[in-house]
Amino acid sequence: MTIKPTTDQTGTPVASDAHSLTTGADGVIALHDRYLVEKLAQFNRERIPERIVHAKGGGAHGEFVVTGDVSKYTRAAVFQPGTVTPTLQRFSSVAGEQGSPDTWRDVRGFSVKFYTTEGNYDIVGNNTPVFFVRDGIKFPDFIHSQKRLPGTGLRDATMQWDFWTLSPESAHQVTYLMGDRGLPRSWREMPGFGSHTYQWINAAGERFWVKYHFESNQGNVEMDGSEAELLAGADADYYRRDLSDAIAAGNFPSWNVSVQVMPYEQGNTYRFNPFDVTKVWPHADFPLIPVGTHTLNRNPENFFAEIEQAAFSPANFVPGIAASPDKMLMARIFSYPDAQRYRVGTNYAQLPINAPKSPVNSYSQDGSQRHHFNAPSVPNYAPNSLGGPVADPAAAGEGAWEDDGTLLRAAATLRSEDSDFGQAGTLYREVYDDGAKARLLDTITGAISGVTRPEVTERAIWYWTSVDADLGAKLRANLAVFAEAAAVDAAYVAGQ
Ligand code: HDE
Repeated sequence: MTIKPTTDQTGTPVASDAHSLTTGADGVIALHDRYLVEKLAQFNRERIPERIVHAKGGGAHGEFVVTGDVSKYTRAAVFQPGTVTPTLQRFSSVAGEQGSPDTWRDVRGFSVKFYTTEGNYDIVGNNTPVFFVRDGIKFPDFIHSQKRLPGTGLRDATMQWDFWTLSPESAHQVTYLMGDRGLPRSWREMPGFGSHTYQWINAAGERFWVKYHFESNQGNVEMDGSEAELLAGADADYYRRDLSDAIAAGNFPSWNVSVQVMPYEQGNTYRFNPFDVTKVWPHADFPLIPVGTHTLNRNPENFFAEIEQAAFSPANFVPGIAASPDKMLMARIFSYPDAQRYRVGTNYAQLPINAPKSPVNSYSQDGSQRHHFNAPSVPNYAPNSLGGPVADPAAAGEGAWEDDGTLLRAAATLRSEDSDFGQAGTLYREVYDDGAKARLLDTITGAISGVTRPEVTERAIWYWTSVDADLGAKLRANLAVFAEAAAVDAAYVAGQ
């Protein structure tokens, strides 16, 4: 194997990686030792801001193969029968910082970037089909309450449950989070969801509402709480290692991708708000329609370049796919590109990992780290008479919807079956078996026993009683036992 000469960042061979340039072997360091300066300065700038949420994660490259036929619902090239599209996927946890343990209880991010022939399409969802709040204006507050106290920098159960119990729309997602879904055995063994409702537009311009489902072909396997705690100390990167080892061994994880489809008109008449991201659509009303298979088959060559700098965004739509009047989705469409301009840089979309594999004919120019640019013959303004690119609404295939146009701030209009606790109760009573119910009760008892303000504890009991009366009663009884034991301990300690 030929050993290459070490160079500096400009490609110039260097004399030593062991000795700084000094006046005599024991002398002072020369400031003009540009290689020493470059190494130290470059080292200081190796980190970019971590994601403010979903900071800890991992991912891999893959491909998406369309095996079904949904062409009557969407013209999007990526979903046409037989199409094969290269992809990048990233999994993540929500609240933990970059060095946090993979196996802390949390919702998991499930982001897929499709490098389609019509530009990049991203589905940026979670391993749960719903979310904690339904208006993005509450998102920073929600995240603040799940992270760290401003004074001590510590995480705090009282803050968490104060927010959740004052935002009862969170009940469905918290029932997922505190249930088995909050601790998958690996990223390979969990489902994924687009969570939001999106719009599909077919070649005839007809519109439909859809929800995405990724069902793991490895099954949904959960991790035991005590094993998760052990691994949090023994191997903080457990999930990241599991995915990397599986792919390295040729054991490629895959997911069956399906959609639920709602006729456009039903968006206005359905019995609850179908654009409310705290709700799922009953499969009895909207069965899963198979679309294809997504397989992960190649590990990143460089974690920072391909995963840390990857920019997944719900703003990345392609012709035939569009947003919906989901307040959370619409807020995310601003936030992700904004976060990525801040975190990665103005021209983050030009980095190889984020660059589309289809042509870019854009009038945007300059900005730091600009790498690709138009030929001098292409004008940098539109309209122009010099043959520059021209916008084409037919090619863009954008979606649309009607609303009443009144500008106001208000909660979403309640429909006959809109409620904050209904679907949470259904999840608990009809989906969780007895074992899952018992584990949920254990988890919420442990979590709420950490609350230090009695009025928040009482509200938390109301919250879970609203999910299910029997669950609430058991929680109250458990917490009373916890409180008694704590009083005995305190008396014992005081008596020492
Ligand atoms: Fe995120 N979210 N989010 N989020 N989110 C980010 O984007 C945000 C929401 C999700 O692997 C950030 O580039 C707002 C729902 C995933 O790179 C940030 C709102 C869902 C990832 C951001 C939400 C998610 C992020 C952090 C409320 C599931 C990781 C850095 C309107 C459906 C993507 C970044 C990756 C990342 C904002 C709510 C999932 C800060 C404002 C709902 C999987 O822009």
